[in-house]
Amino acid sequence: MSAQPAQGQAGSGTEPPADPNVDLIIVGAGFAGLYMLHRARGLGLRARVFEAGDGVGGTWYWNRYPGARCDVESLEYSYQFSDDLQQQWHWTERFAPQAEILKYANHVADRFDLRRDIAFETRVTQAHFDEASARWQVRTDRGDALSSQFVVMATGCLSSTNLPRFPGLEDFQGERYHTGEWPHQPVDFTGKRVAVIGTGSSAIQSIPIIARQAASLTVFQRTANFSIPAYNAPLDPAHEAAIKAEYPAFRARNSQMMAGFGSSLPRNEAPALAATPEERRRRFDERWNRGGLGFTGAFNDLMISREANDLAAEYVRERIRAIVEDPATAELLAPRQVIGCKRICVDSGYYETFNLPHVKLVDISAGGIEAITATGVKAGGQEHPVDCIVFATGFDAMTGSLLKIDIRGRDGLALREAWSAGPRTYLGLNVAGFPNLFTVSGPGSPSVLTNMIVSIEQHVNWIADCIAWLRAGGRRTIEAEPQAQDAWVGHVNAVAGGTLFPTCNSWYLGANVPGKTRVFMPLLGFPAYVQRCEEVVARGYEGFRTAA
Ligand code: N01
Repeated sequence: MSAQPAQGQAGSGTEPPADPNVDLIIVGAGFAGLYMLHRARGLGLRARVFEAGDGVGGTWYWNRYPGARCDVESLEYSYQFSDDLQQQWHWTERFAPQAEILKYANHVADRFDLRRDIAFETRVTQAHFDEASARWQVRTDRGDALSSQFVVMATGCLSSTNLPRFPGLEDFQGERYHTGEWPHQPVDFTGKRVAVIGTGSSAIQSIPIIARQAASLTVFQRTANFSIPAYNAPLDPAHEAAIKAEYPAFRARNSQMMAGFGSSLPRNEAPALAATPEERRRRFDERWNRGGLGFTGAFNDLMISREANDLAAEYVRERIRAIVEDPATAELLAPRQVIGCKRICVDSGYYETFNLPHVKLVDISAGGIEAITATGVKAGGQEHPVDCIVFATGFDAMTGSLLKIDIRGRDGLALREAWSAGPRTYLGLNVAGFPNLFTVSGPGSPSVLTNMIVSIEQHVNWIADCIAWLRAGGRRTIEAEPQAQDAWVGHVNAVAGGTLFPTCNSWYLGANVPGKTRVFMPLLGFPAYVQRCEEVVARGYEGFRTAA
């Protein structure tokens, strides 16, 4: 859409690689790609990174929409591989804004001298496994043709934007934006009539800020979402000092949490259904007043019992009704699905925004968006004239970026074909039939249900250690056994099936993209997953086959 070159943060390594034969090709220079390159260098590998953007940062490079900030606290949403780095970097807010996270990614790239091995503004278009040489033949949209022993797909889980094919989309004469491909210069909505389509995290963060500028704001909502206040604030220096005084221990405690973060307020291991109404209220108030993603940790049965979940959902609905003055709007904003089934949003003044006289909510749950016209958005038989449309319509999550690349493994098998009935991996790290190709935070791993940076570091460490082990043992290739993969896919589904997660139309299931196969893609539970990865290694890479 309207992305323009970054100012002052562009990379420098766009020239083609001198040597087309490398040990490792890394696709993507977000947090996964940067750390993978750092580890690869430590192993003495000749590694090359390809990145579509003109700078590092991945999701934080692309998602520059107003209000974009992380929903995991900044002292946790950061690398831990370098103690000097985590001690010296200073975050300014409880929840870091996008610009600061991007600055951090750039700092890491400079501090570890990573740019010289990154080719920016270059997309990998093709990766084919050549059986004879047991190497990957990789091509880019700039005409590069390389050969590599290993490929790591550090392509991100939420990097392929979803822009539904609304009828008339191309007819619109005004400005249009997608939150996931935001221009690099701030967009000024002052005096404009703005439409926002979608009410997920990106919309919920941007709507209060757009409303401050716009002459009018019309929000088109297909499904209401649960949002908990962020209570974002400048980072308390005493809190920062306390964490930094014991950073490794703090990280270790977080690694034992289901989602790899949040040890300062762990889940209450008691069921809501056994609690008195007063106790329930106290626990929900405690979480609401603290703000952030920990709300569903108020009790241990909220994601397994519909009855317990209803109690939490009703608590939030009551909060929404207390904030939103117009009862009809409040009812529309009160979500009906299981709370936590779609990722909970974290906001700064979202519900309050609907009390402003120039902000209107349009319910499109029945008929959807009928059309985009030259001058506006048509829904419910009515045209809403606007000057700008913001598509906050999310991503083709977890598989979108991988399947855009023509990836072919043994016997020319296309990944698209291998995944025609939904993604299948072993440990979310490798796909049977695709030797030496690794996915960082791939489907079948905890990824999006965790603190992403923690999951990324765990995956990158596992992959780097695996490559070191292969080389030390004179092994050329490693790939998942089909039976191990089948068992793993069964395990991921069984874990999800024991919870309420698959009960609504979430992007975890691929339900937001028309035609996408519905499979619950991430695995619940970070600590058990890490333990399993370590057991696999301890048993000589159990479930993988290797060849010399
Ligand atoms: O995308 P979404 P997002 N017609 O898929 C609607 C992370 N993130 O970019 O719910 C009309 O959540 C869709 O409606 P429905 C975070 O993990 C993190 O907001 O499918 N509407 C929905 O309302 C998050 O979960 C942060 O019925 C259509 C919206 O568009 C993930 O990214 C910030 C439509 C899409 O919501 C994705 O968030 C931002 C159609 N055809 C994002 N198609 C933080 O760290 C879709 N929609 C805080």
